[in-house]
Amino acid sequence: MVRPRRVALAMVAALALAAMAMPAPAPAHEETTGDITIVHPWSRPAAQGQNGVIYLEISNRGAADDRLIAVSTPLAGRVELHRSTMEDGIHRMEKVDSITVPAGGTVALEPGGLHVMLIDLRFMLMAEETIPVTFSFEHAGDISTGVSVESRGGEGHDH
Ligand SMILES: [Cu+2]
Repeated sequence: MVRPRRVALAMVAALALAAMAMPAPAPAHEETTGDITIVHPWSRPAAQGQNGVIYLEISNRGAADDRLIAVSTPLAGRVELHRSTMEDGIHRMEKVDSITVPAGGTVALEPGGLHVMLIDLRFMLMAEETIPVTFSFEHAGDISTGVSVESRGGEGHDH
């Protein structure tokens, strides 16, 4: 015979254990201006003088395409938009002038693909910090938000 109360308690205990075993992820956040929403921009820890990276998702609920044309932060000497590719087993990276966000669509900047490159960091980026960044769109204009620095496993950023 099933005893629902005991099952429920066991589930609560299992969930509590699972929560303790996992590092707490940074809370996802969004920032919207006009038709453009930036979803959970994040970066990785990096040393002063080195390059850093920003990943995020951008969605466009408008009826026209928009383009990410520039990114700026006081923390980097220069910021570029990049695309990583794999050709013949070799990681390559190229600079792109802009990143199109299609009407009604979403574009993901993620490890192994499109990313924002922070060149010549003026400060060290430490896990759990939030850094100020402005994303400039052709139509929506500027969106300023905090980018969370996170230590994540998985593919690193190769240059
Ligand atoms: Cu890059």
